[in-house]
Amino acid sequence: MRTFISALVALLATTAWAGPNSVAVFIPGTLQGSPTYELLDAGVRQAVAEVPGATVKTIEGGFNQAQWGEQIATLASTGQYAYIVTSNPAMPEIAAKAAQAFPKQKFIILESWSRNPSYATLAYNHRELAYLHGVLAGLIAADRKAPPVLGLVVGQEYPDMNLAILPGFSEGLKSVSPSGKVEFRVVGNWYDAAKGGELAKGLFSQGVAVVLPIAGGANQGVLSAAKAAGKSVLSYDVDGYAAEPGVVVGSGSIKQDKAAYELLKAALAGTLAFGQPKVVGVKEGYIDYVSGVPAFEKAVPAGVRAQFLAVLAAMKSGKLHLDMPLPQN
Ligand code: RBF
Repeated sequence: MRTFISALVALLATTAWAGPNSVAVFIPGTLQGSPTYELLDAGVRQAVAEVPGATVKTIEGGFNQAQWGEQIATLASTGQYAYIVTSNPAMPEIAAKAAQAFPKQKFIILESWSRNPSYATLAYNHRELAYLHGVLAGLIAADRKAPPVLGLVVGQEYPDMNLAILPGFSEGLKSVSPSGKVEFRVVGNWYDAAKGGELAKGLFSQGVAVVLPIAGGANQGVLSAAKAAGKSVLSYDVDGYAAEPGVVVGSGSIKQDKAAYELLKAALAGTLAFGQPKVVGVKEGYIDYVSGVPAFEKAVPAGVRAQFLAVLAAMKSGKLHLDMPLPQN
């Protein structure tokens, strides 16, 4: 009997056990330096904390993107996780092989849009958020009598960047300065702060007044360069005023924690729809601008704020809507 019990215990210990409430978070990069992934993790953890018996493990994939597909497949192959939660627009394609090999594995992929029945995806309307940044930065540049030229410093190029963020930023700028132009610079990775700083320094020396960095850990270099040059920076999707007080003059907010929380809560309740992607933006409450705070009021003149807030209000009411370009799959 004793040997039977110990054998059973040993067997249970080694058996892959996909509890219906076991969750893995796969961070495509690192938590450190990427607040958007910190929010993802926080939202998942909040949902898990509210469901008795649910468990969560967070795995950081690191910056070698060539390894992510394999890492995801390894996670799926253990059969230990009912849901693998991750985020970025490249993940649907990167996880596709694992989804095919392990058809029981369910994925929740934020910041993505896919009809794959193994996935629940949610895309944010980046065109709207980038437009808001373009409007604000364009108004600030005009107010300072700077040229109507804005900077966009990014980690790498990807479809959402090229089809939604860069065009949206430019459209926003042109709505207030029709002859405006966006200078686009690519760091080449999501961590090199020195390179980010160099690129920003080049832009500031050309007379650019405001730069929008979307470069993960490399954003830090852009902030330091702006501080040294007496210029300004926008924080794309997470309240970033405190990162460099006085230098950050505007901040967007993508409710990635809310989205992760809601989707996982629905999954754990058995009500989440898979294979039916959705897009959410300003009107739906998943994108906002952090405007009612002293840092914004101090950094931006009242007249500029009023003009900007009118555009934000029009987006919130649905009067101003920009379609998010989506992939075909
Ligand atoms: N954003 C980050 O802040 N840090 C990252 O490490 C990061 N890595 C990314 C890798 C890939 C392949 C792609 C497509 C995007 C990545 N992003 C990263 C961008 C992120 O998903 C999102 O678009 C931006 O944070 C803007 O919300």
